[in-house]
Amino acid sequence: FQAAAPSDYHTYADVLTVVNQTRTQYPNLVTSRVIGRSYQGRDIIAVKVSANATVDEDEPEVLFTHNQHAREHLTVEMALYTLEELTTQYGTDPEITELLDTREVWLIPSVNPDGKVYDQESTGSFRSWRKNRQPNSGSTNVGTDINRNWNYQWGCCGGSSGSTGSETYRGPSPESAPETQVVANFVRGRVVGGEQQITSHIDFHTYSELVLWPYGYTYSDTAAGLTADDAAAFRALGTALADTNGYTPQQSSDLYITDGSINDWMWANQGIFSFTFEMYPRTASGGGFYPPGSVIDRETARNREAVLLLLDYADCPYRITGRES
Ligand code: 0X9
Ligand code: CA
Ligand code: ZN
Repeated sequence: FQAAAPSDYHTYADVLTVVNQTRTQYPNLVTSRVIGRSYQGRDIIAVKVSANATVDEDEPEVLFTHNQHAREHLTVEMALYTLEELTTQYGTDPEITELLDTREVWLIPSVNPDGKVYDQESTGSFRSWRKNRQPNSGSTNVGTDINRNWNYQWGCCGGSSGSTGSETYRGPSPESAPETQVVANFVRGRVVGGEQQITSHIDFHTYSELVLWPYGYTYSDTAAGLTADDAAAFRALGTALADTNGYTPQQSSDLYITDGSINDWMWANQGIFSFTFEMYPRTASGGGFYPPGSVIDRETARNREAVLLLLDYADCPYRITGRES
């Protein structure tokens, strides 16, 4: 493969520009708001896509989060692809029209803008950065792994590190990273009338071509808050998603144990059907975290059907196993 250059991928500033242009072009379909700021003060934005986007209608909501890990730039391209596909195809593609008439989609294109900028823009080359850019007191090591900083079974099980120099440093306490707190507060804010409006979620990562579901903290298929019915629905939906893109479906701990991950918190704390997608490539030989820009269109469009399938089941994810609620 041809190694990617930083200029092959949208920058954080590019993302804000694209979102603003899309809002201006489709004011009835797209709104965006700043949900909080990163450690270094960058805006973390959430983009809403739905018919009558300016109105909070009583429709099932679906969340897509991207770029918890700084160097996983293809995931930001995935957010821009979804935004473009949904907006340009609304009113043209009957499936997208129906889905946007009946669901509300939230995109958070970059959970970790400081990390992204550091990885992509601080020298002429990528620097393989993963964590955020928050200093650690008493150490020269920088950064917390945002995907080990969520407030469910945080640090419980050997699936994260207490050492500041580790790539999986969990931080001094759950939600110690401002980026985790901003996204968690946003999700808690979607509880309306005592009911979480978001039913379904994908957190995009790279790489390995996997569809993963909770729990990550234990090898057990069922555990506190995750019944056999829940596990069956996760497996069925995860397998159906993977059937659309050729990824490998598995419980996340089958990859390795993670604690304090976003999926476990989304499910256990908020009751959201939460998946991780590990995008292209399958192996390091495809370019690892930096596949060539020439694959971006193909590898983002590859997830079109999965995104639409999740939107379809968002009214009742258990429906996939024939359950009504
Ligand atoms: O380790 C991670 O955070 C993810 N892999 S990555 O190579 N992108 O860093 C996998 C997270 C999967 N774990 C859960 N979903 N719980
Ligand atoms: Ca709507
Ligand atoms: Zn990742």
